[in-house]
Amino acid sequence: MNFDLEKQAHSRKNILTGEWILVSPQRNLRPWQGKLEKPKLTNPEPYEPNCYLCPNNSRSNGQKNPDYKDTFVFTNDFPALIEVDNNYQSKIQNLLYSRAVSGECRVICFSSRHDLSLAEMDLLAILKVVDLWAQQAKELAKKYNWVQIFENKGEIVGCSNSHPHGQIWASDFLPNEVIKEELQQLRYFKLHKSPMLLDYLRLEQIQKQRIVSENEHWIVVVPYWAYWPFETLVLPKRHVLALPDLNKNERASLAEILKNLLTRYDNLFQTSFPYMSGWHAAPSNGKNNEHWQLHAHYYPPLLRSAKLQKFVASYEWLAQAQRDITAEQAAELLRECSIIHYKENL
Ligand code: H2U
Ligand code: ZN
Repeated sequence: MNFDLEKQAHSRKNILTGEWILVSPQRNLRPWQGKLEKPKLTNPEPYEPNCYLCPNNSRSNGQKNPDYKDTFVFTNDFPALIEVDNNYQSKIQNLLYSRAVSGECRVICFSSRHDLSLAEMDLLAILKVVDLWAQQAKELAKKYNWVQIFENKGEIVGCSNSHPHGQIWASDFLPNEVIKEELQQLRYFKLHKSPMLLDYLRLEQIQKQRIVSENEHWIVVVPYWAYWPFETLVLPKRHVLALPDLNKNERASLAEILKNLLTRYDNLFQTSFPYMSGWHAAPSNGKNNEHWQLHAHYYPPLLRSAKLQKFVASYEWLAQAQRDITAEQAAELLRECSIIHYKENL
């Protein structure tokens, strides 16, 4: 019997990780319960004397930031990874495995303005962030197998400072999530002689139900296997391995699609939308990585309002990831959001 994906419990496979997710739309047959809290009217200043990321301010180690105008990158003063040259010394004692790791951590300020987020920055300013991501990826790829560019936005995902910023952690090892994507994409490429995410993109263009936004060079979808309620995947329409490979037009249109997506996010619950996000590109391990396709993941924790967040529940840690609203429903809600930022009408 054919089951109805909009009404019945089912599982979907994340083709990037190979893992299954339980989808329970029957828990959600009640109409959309989204609730708009009154937008929080905080009025942050463009310059904050106590912020360690604002221009000319001192960081905790006493170093002074330059009088930067657009973006600024510096080595994280509390790095999680440190550069060492004893690569891959491993130690196995019975069941206890460990190995030495080497890496570098950097912080990227997206803007000198303390009061803006990427969604509120203009396209030229966002383009400067895109260019910096590409430049940093290129530089660190010469030295490390993996360059993880990411952003934690909002207090509920542990971001310590509202000054718009992201981070880069580069490492000599491929992290777990990357190994899963590597294996899945490689397996598909060997079988079909085509990059998996490009074939997936074509499918989304035909089905259309999960597209949030698209422009000449980019597409944003709520992936079929999304876990977070409003998770999205940002994909270039052409086969691209890494950020430095993007041409000028593709970078400008990336800035445009990011502003579009992040404005929709902010408008959904009229709040500065929190998320975890980052880029996945082909590893810089010197291998033939034609099976890879560059993409960005956005993982926002909010569920139904600016205050209601999804918690990772016991069943999920013990058994399997689970969601209620379907990816198609989430995509529709994001599609309905305006691309004019709500703060412009306050
Ligand atoms: P998050 O808020 O996204 O965690 O990033 C802040 C980073 O900035 C964090 O990794 C670093 C922290 O280590 N940092 C500095 O490098 N110097 C400072 O003076 C404060 C924070
Ligand atoms: Zn600041």
